[in-house]
Amino acid sequence: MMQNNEVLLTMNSAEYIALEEKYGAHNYHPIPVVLTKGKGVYVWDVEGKKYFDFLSAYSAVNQGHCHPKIIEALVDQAKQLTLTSRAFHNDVLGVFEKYITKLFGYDKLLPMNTGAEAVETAIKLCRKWAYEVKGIKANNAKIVVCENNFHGRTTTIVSFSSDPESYGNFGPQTPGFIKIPYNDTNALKKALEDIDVAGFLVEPIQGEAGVIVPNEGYLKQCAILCKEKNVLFIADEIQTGIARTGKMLACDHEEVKPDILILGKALSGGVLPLSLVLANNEIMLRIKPGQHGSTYGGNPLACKVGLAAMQVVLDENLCENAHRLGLLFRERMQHLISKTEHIQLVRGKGLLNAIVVNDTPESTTAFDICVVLKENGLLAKPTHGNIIRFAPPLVMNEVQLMQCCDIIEKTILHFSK
Ligand code: IF1
Repeated sequence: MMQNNEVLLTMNSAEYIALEEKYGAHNYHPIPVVLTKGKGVYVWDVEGKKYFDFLSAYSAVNQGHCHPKIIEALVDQAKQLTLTSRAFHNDVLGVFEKYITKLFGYDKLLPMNTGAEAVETAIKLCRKWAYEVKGIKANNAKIVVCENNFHGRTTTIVSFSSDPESYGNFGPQTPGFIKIPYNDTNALKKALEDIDVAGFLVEPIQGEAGVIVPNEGYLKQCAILCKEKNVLFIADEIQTGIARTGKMLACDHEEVKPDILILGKALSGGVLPLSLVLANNEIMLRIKPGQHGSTYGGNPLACKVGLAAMQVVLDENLCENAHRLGLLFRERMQHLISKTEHIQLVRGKGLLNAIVVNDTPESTTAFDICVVLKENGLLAKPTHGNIIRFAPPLVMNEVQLMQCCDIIEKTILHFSK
């Protein structure tokens, strides 16, 4: 038996990075920092340097790192019962289901683990409904999606990606999806003329595409068009949900209630994988025993963590905080834009924001800036060569945000290619 002696020794960042390089698949290109500890809005590297986290694990850590109430729930439940599988009932799942369905106003939920699994679940629900309720001919159902979407990494989901990095050489592609431009209600209207369309799957703000905020009224108009054609409006709020944009859901900004709502990431405050799909009975009850599921889906540990994580969002008024700090952040960035040639624009909602650097999407400028930001004590990640996403934990306070804006300002003003 091999011993994990290495984990007992302390290594430096370069050595940890070398281990990943040698023994791990090369499916990421991380900022060269090795983290060992997190608390609230801060993370620390193995050399003891402290950083502001401006990614929040892609918006999974909205409640801040290692939130004491969430960790307490985790530890308590971990000592009690972690997994039963759905072959048996457990005494947390039903409590969690009641709490979440009441909170979001749906009849039922279906729990999964990762975001991609929840998107797959929504696709299956939509198709089942299409054949059994809407009456679409067998195997003909289509789902409309948007260009430059990001919904996950499964073979079906990458089939309808427009990013060659996502789908390239992973074919054959799963049929049954129609791609239309984002933020284009006319394109949706036209696509909905096809009587085989069963659903419209959309991100209320496109994250990976570079925090693309659609025109005001877009979501509302899409929901109306879908309703007219008896097509399910399916919102992927995995990244935009749970207070990130200044409301519990990004759809709440336009008072839109999706027919199918997909949540993940911050649902567990970054503690373990927990995702789910919400819908009313007419849709949810189409799936019968044996037709869908997951070994870990609905496990009591994740449900207990989810309950605590959502309670923190409510107790600490994270929606209001994200809204207020978001306004301040964009104001500061707007001011920065007036002082530098490097930044074209800032956009976003709540604390989901991005700046566009004055360079081509093929450049490495955004990555290079992120490396300097790291040196200056702030961790952010580019999305495309010229866009930097800024999404700190929502438990940040105003003083901390101003410190962060100072770091960003200093970095950009001193940055030279
Ligand atoms: C990676 C982006 C963020 C998502 C939406 C579903 C999923 C995601 C709207 C799948 C996941 C993550 C995954 C992460 C990169 C990241 C991301 F840059 F790609 F766009 F957050 F901004 N729907 N997004 O954003 O959820 O299965 O990963 O739990 O490394 O692939 P998952």
